[in-house]
Amino acid sequence: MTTVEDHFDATIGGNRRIEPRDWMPDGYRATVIRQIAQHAHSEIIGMQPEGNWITRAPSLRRKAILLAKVQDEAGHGLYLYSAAETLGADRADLTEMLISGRQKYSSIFNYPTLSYADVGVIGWLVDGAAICNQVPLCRSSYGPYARAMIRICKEESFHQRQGYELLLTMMRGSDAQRQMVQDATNRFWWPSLMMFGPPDDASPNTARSMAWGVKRHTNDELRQRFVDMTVPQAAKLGVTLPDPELKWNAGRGHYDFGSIDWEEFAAVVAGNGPCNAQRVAVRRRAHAEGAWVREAASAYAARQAQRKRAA
Ligand code: BYC
Repeated sequence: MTTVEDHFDATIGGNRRIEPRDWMPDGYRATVIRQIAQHAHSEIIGMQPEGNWITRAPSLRRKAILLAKVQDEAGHGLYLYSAAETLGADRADLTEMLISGRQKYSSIFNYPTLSYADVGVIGWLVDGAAICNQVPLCRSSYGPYARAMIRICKEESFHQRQGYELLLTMMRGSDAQRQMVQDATNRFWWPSLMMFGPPDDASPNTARSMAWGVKRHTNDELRQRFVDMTVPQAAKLGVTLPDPELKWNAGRGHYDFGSIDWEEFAAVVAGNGPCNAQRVAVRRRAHAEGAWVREAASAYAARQAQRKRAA
């Protein structure tokens, strides 16, 4: 007799998708909720560093582009919360876990954005790293997550290109503009490499998540892929990546790179990065200020349901 466990194992083994109504082990459900929630929180918190520059964009065109990008990120967050809800998670609980610090969001968004070049570098490096990490997630074993990732990746690719185009424009400008791009690259390079998570030998979740097909590559594999992809882009742009050990290794067929400061990563993930307190405080305030909207929406829904019953 085929059990639900057999069905789950055969689905994962056959590289097919687990759907919301399928039986799944509690650990699988918890892992997918954890990853999707962390991802959704990252999109929502990720609106802040760039949103910081909307009112100071250098032209109407740049302002319209940045507004649209930040709105896309809100959309990705909402998509992902919906995907988590298909597993029985409650969006209000997830938000509570974010603002109380019980669930994580990406370390990268705890760094400040000090000049307009940061908008370009975030598009180039941060969205670039996000794409590297997320394209394989379009084949993740959990159906609603994998399908959400398809649209998200298309939009992230567009974001990456807008960032690169902004940087190309600045690099064709004045010495001061070129210096801004270099400075932003210096500040965001190492934190971008940290986005991929701890090294494989220190990643508690990777082996289990790969066996379940939730993740398709290890953190170090994706980090290497990102470095290999980015080095030629930096050369074309005319910026120097701030790593004297970065060099092509013909034997490996990859770029070697210097060591990442994992103590800094641990501090940022533990809440002690340059902007952690500010990011969470802003999110907490926005949540409190939105209370009346949530109350009005639930009152409206209750009223509609009452009318339907009465009809
Ligand atoms: N920051 O065992 P590990 C974006 C946590 S892009 C903070 O390797 P896993 C965007 C990890 O959660 C960014 N925490 O975990 C881009 C775990 O903690 P818990 C979001 C991190 O899950 C542009 C612990 O460290 N992308 O949104 O196997 C504009 C041990 O790690 C980080 C995603 O979320 C980090 N960098 O692998 C706007 C993509 N790295 O939960 C927005 C989906 C690790 O055990 N997520 N941790 O307490 C993933 O692919 C995986 O969850 C990760 C981590 C590769 C991030």
